[in-house]
Amino acid sequence: MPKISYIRARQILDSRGTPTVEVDMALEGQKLVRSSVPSGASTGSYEAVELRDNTADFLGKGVSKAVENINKIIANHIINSEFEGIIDFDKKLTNLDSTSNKSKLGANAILACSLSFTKCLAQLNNKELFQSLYENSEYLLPTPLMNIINGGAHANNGLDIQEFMIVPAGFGSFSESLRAGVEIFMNLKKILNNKNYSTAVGDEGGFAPDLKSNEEALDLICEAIEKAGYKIGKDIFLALDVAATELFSDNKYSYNSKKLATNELIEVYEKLVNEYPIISIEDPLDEDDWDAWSLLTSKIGSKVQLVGDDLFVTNIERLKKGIDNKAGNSILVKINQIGSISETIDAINLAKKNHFSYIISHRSGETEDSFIADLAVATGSGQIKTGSCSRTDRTSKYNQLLRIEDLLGSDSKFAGLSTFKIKT
Ligand code: 2PG
Ligand code: MG
Repeated sequence: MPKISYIRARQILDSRGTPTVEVDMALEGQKLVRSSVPSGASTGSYEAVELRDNTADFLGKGVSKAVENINKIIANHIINSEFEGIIDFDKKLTNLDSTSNKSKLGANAILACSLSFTKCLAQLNNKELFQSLYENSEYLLPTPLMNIINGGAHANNGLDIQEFMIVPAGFGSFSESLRAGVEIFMNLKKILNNKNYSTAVGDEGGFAPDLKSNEEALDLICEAIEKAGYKIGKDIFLALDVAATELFSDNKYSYNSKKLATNELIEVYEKLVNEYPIISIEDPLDEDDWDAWSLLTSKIGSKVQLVGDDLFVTNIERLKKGIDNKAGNSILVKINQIGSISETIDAINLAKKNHFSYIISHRSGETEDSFIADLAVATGSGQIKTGSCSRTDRTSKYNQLLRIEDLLGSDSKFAGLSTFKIKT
């Protein structure tokens, strides 16, 4: 394996204008690769540490310390070094950091290097990123979970639920599924316009109208699906990310301007699942409310995917706890929650082994790096959450999936509903 011959980190901007880390890297005799890291708004308390400067610049959000950690510390330890592969490389960085949550060097610093190293490996092996990332006999184009109405921490409207997603699963290919999603998005725009609602978009490119209730958002989406000529519950399903940790205080959850006890919120979910074709609910409950998660899973876990995002934070210790306690049946996989590619893959493998589904996910703050599209295909996740179909930070991932579909040609397989562990 050639040595690492070049590394250079710099501060760039993410889709919210917030600084983030970018890393250029090269192996001896190879071309330069480039990667950048995403950043969340509704972050879980147990995520690896995103190192921020906390100085006056950028309202405290600068990442010059993380950049310096790469250029001054990490570079010294990896330049002219040889690594067997990504596991070896990531171990070197995590050992150098020496903390359990990457707080010394920063998960943003470590992840940027880890991403670039995986790209170097793909180039060295003369493979596409998705082909070199993960050993898999079958590449699967994922079903998109498209967040077409944004609420919660991603918009300044009154909607409690953070993401109202459509799941165009009833199609033969990724491109047809994406087209249906786009047509529904376009129809939703017309409907909102006709009702004099705002069609400005939130952080993930979905509309952010100030609606009266969470149910109104679902009704408008159903109207848009029908108007686009698709069948609800056959072509198109629905998914939610409640991001309930954000709604939880004093043992109550805010929902439609009311304060609900846990059992009352669980009743709301039972009702919603009966009334709408909802096949996936992410973070329905607080990140520490393990017992409530287990209760909800026992009640509706056979008909709906219950996804731990803030609950599991792509961390195998937390995922193990969820598996043991039957809390949820699915994990949201975010590369920057754990801060390295090999640990992300460990979480995916643990989920796979225990028949949990896994959804490869973006963050609300993104860059033009489309790494997660390749990760979704490589790992056969069958599901990707990467926002709505507007704004380049979101469409860059969909566009990469279109390229992969084109490259695979007749060998490309589309996931549809196959990886949702639910009875429909
Ligand atoms: C989420 C994400 C991505 P954020 O909660 O799932 O949609 O949002 O990146 O703000 O945590
Ligand atoms: Mg979430």
